[in-house]
Amino acid sequence: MHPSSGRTVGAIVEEERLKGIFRSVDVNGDGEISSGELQRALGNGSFQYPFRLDVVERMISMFDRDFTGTINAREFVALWQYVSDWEKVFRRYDTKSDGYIDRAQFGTCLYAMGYRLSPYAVDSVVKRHGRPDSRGLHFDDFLACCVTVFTLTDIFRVHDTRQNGYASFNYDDFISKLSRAKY
Ligand SMILES: [Ca+2]
Ligand SMILES: [Ca+2]
Repeated sequence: MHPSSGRTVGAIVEEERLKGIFRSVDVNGDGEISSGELQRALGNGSFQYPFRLDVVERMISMFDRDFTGTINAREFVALWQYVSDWEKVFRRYDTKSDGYIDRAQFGTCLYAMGYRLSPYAVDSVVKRHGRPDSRGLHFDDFLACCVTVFTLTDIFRVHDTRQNGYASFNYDDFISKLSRAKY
């Protein structure tokens, strides 16, 4: 490595590692990862969680910068990093290490990240986007809920000009922004 390139050895090793993962996920070797390939990789590769197809598709649409509907090697680095980071958060709150977190733990997690929502609001998100079973939220459910909260919060914050938790929307803005949002 040339010293002026600004990349550490650690960064290069990490990039090579991710390239290796990309090649193993891209089963048909066409240089693009489809939703099916990604779902299999998340489900039985590094993460070992069954992944809902709708959550996989949301991940793809978040990171598909060139709008191909699939994930290329460059897009993959950001996607994999994102999912890995959230898995670390998930594990921290999965106190029983059984692959589930309950609603209260999810509420605590949001609160710790600065999202001050009532139990009712948390419950609404969990019911609609989490699809919990009797044991709680799986990692994919958790990811879906987090993305929803962040996306809607971002929309709200643009209009919450005083940052006091109140925003005024006009009707047209409200409908168009929520319709376009990926949540
Ligand atoms: Ca492929
Ligand atoms: Ca793409």
